[in-house]
Amino acid sequence: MEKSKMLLVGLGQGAGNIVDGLLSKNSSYNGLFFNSSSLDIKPLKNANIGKNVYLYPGTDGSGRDRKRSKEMIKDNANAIGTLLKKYSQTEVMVIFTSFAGGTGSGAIKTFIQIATSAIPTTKINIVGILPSLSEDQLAFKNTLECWNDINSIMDLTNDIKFVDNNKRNAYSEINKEVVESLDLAYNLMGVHGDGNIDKKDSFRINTADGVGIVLKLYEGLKDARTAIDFSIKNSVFAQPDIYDCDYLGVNLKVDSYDSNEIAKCFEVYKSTYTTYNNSFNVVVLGGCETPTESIKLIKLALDDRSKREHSRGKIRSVIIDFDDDSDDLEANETLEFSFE
Ligand SMILES: Nc1nc2c(ncn2[C@@H]2O[C@H](COP(=O)(O)OP(=O)(O)OP(=O)(O)O)[C@@H](O)[C@H]2O)c(=O)[nH]1
Ligand SMILES: [Mg+2]
Repeated sequence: MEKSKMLLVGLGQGAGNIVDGLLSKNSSYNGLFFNSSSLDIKPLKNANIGKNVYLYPGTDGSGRDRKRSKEMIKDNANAIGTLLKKYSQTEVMVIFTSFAGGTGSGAIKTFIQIATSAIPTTKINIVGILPSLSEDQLAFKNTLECWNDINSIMDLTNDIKFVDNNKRNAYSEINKEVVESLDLAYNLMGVHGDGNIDKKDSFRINTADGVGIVLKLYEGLKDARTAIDFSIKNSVFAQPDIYDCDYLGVNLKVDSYDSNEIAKCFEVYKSTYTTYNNSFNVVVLGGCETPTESIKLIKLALDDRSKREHSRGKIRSVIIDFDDDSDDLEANETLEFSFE
């Protein structure tokens, strides 16, 4: 993929953190940060107001309110479209959002509609952050609504990756892994006597319609199958039930794993591309099925929380009776006021 023709868009805070990490890793990417709160933007190293930040004017966050976010992006649609048209050379726009918050989650559907009309030729990839199952009811509700929004415009999108916040304890650990994996996937190209992956091949793999999976393989494991299994278990991305895909890209360190053994781990419907390098092992799958299990778990968690809330019977007023029969006049007294 040609990095100068990629536009990484962060909608909201969590998304902005990951885009910021990618820009720190490689300054050739183009990046844009959209937010309703300047506080979310402040800590980012690569966000410069006046250069690559769009703050909705006169707003101060959405308060995790997707409806409010939808109103905000609609009010700003023309200005956002005009801004995106300045990036008309974009071949792949990667739109990052968390599902569980307000600003990004509520905006993504409208943002994609604006983006495809501003730059009709661009591929639209999504990187969506799913909440951990220890988050609250509103996080789950926002996530399911965001899921349905994206599914209602699936035909406008290409590759989608789901980050699973259950996979590590801290956001910083998740973000670091996501940044490393995405940068490896976008850098899949390689030239070697036994096989090349060029920019066009990498583009095809990374923008195939469906879910994309990146597997970083650790060195020194027994064999290719073991390395793949270990990587799947460790991955910060939500995983599908089966590993059927349209395209498979394999870039291996010379003399590490056997590329044929790797290819045997997957059912590939269109093409497999293989190349070699001197430092890392990465496998990228394009066009996989959607990891429905992850979203079903979030629905179950929401149902469970709602059920517990309904059976809670919250008590606020508790008046204590005294044993000695003495009338506690003050506690039982009802005063009535009337105002003219
Ligand atoms: N992996 C990861 N997840 C994050 C991070 N920050 C927030 N999240 C996730 O995103 C959710 C909150 O969404 P934010 O991105 O903060 O929300 P927002 O889009 O800024 O919207 P507001 O609610 O208006 O602030 C949390 O519930 C987490 O699931 C981060 O840095 N990394
Ligand atoms: Mg925010």
